[in-house]
Amino acid sequence: MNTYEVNFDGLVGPSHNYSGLAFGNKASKQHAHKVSNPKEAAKQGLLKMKTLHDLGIAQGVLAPQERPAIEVLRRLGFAGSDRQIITQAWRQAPHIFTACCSASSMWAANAATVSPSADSADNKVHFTPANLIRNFHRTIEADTTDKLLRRVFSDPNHFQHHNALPSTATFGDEGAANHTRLCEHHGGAGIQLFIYGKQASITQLSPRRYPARQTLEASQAISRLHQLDQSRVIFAQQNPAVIDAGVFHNDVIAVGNENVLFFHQRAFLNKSQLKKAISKAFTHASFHFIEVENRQVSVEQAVNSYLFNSQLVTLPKGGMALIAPRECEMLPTVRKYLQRLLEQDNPIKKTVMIDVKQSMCNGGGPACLRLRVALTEQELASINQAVIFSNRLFESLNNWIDKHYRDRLCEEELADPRLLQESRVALDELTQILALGSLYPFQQL
Ligand code: SUG
Repeated sequence: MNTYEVNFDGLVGPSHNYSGLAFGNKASKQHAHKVSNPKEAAKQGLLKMKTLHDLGIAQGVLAPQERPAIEVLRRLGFAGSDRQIITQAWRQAPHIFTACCSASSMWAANAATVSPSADSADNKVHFTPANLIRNFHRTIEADTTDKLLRRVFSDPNHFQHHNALPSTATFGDEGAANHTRLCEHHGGAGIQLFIYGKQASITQLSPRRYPARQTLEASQAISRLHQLDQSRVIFAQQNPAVIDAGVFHNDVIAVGNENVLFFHQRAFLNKSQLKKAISKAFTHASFHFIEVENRQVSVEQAVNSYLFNSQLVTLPKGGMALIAPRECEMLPTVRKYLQRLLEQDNPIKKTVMIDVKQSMCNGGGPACLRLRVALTEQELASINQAVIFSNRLFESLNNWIDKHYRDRLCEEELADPRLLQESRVALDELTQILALGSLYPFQQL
């Protein structure tokens, strides 16, 4: 039976903005309070999906969340009509208010950790939504993400959904951005690589400047919940120094696919141990470590270009493509490195440059925007088919964006009650396009 690795991309929501909310994420700080263009952001994301679809790679769509998150503001004591809540929150607690407006659910790599059925003892695909406890604007995503995933992957014969881990620092979990699956081919059993930022129970080896968002304790809990064979699971720590250099998720410094791990020399705390563990697990097949040395591309250049936040995908006719942010082409060192990479003997046969600038300005490259789910043909057939990308869906989402999205949004405009109204009309229509039923709190009123 065929197995597909499907990339589910988060659609950028109508409130996409730059509020400087993510400490340790340099792009977010650098672009704080700039004017955003939600329409362009959503179209760039949609075009990325189409590019992958045109390459013959299975693609799905995840709906954005309702923002401003009125329900959350109510929980925080703002009361009255929706309009009154928005005005009060913006006046009294602008930082809380802007956090409740973030379109951050677009970064689907942080939505959940997913293990395919080939790796789990019960032969089901397992999902654990990320609690994202490090940032208030992100932790409020978890409930709706959980609901959305259960709606899309609804067949209990194939899919097992877990609750997000307890919302406490011990179990800080940022989802698939810190998780990579290595395998001979997507249908076979794989090795799951969990990369954590720190062990919550010890203080040594933690970054000093910026927070480590993923804990070992969280990664271990997920590996148990997903019923993984512990002899095929590897835990490895991120190098604290790179977190302090702006690598807030491991997918900013490493990406893996099948028998390839493409990573920066300084990505991991104990690189040789990790390489040994992977080589040991891959005794029957060849494995390619594509290690980028610091003298080739520095950590700073990696963070600026988001080279490692590329999607590494297997092409239907064989070989792999690196779907890289356009910024890689603009930085001469990185451009040259990529030219050389293609001349070497490894599975990467082509690079495709993608413009996701609107998302990049908040620290989200091509790989951040997608959640990988390996599905057998049967599992794929059992999911909500309306979320599967097609040229027809591209057309209707493109029209939907044109109809509902603004092409300019500054911070004060987040408090415009018309934005909430416009977003609700847009999301209501979207739940029909994607056959999601009543998903959002406003639809339950
Ligand atoms: O959590 N940025 C996101 C970017 C997430 C990128 N995802 C991966 N690397 N997988 C974050 O730091 C910025 C929002 C703002 O500042 O308005 C933000 O949340």
